[in-house]
Amino acid sequence: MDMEELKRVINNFSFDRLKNGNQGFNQILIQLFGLLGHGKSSFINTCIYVWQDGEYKNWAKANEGDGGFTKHRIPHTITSNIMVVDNRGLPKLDAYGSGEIFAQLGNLLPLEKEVNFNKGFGLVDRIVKSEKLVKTSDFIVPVFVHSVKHIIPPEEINELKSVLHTARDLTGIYPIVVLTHKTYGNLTTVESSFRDMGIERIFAFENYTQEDHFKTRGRHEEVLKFLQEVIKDAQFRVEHQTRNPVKEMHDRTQFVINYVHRREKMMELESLERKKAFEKAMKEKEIKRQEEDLERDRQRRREADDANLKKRREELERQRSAEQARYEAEMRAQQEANYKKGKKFFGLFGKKK
Ligand SMILES: Nc1nc2c(ncn2[C@@H]2O[C@H](COP(=O)(O)OP(=O)(O)OP(=O)(O)O)[C@@H](O)[C@H]2O)c(=O)[nH]1
Ligand SMILES: [Mg+2]
Repeated sequence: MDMEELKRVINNFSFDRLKNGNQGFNQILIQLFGLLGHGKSSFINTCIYVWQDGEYKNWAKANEGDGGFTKHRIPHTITSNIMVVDNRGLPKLDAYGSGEIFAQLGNLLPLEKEVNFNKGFGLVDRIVKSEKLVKTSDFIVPVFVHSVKHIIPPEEINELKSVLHTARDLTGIYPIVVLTHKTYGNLTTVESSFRDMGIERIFAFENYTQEDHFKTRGRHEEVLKFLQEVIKDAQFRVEHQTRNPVKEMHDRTQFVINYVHRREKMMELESLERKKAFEKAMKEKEIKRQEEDLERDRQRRREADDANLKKRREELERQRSAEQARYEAEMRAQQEANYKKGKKFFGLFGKKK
């Protein structure tokens, strides 16, 4: 299909034209999600730039705003039946982040409003408060945006895989992965990580940006192919399944609320485990400290005994030396006396002579 044909197919897409009618859907909502700064807003700019084929503008405020991050769920029009939503990016993937992703993906939080992340049950409150503001007639297509600058480390694979699979359970569609910064150099490595996670539809882009928006056929064509893929998905899901958007929205709400409850329970359990482990460690530390005190006492006693023994030995040695000296003095006195006696005796003897 050439570019003109692709454009025609995309432009003509409408749920009303599907085999079994719209089944309650009136537009496709391409839901972009992913980590902070991976190029979600730039991808929206790229899509609009290609679709309008006019001047480049920073429609989605890529790298702008408060701290440079997108904080509102802003929908952008591609055609009258296709919107792209720029969701708030996550600083990292963890149990909290994943809950926030699911709420945005499930379209359970209102569009155009700021998304404030919460811990605890705050997310459930926000979902309940938003119930009257969200539309059930949007057909959600999840799209995970990831920059190939970031090679996914092994310790993050499981969490990411679980988020992608849960996104499938939530929306009924396996997320399409959009890789940005295509020419950075890690494309094959990052692409194969996603393939290993079971992702089949991967598109790679060098986004059009403020600095580089020189139109290239390759980029233009890839964007149109991406939009065509999204349409094919929506078409297939609505033509081959009986759908009930109101019930689906209700199921998604239940799904995310259950997720938050399970997560809080798990967090509570983990915190209890941590507390127990801490108490055990403290107890062990105390026992070790007592043993060390005892050992130090024993050592002190041993040293005192040794010192005593040494002192007694030295005392004994001193007594022995004194005894020896006394004995030697006596011997010397004796000898002297004997000597004097002898001299006297010999003297007498001499005189007799
Ligand atoms: N070279 C190049 N730069 C890109 C690409 N995609 C995004 N950028 C740049 O990366 C920076 C972040 O892009 P954003 O589109 O703001 O990212 P984001 O995912 O919307 O970020 P948050 O809204 O903070 O979550 C910007 O400076 C973009 O110009 C790309 O494919 N190639
Ligand atoms: Mg953004």
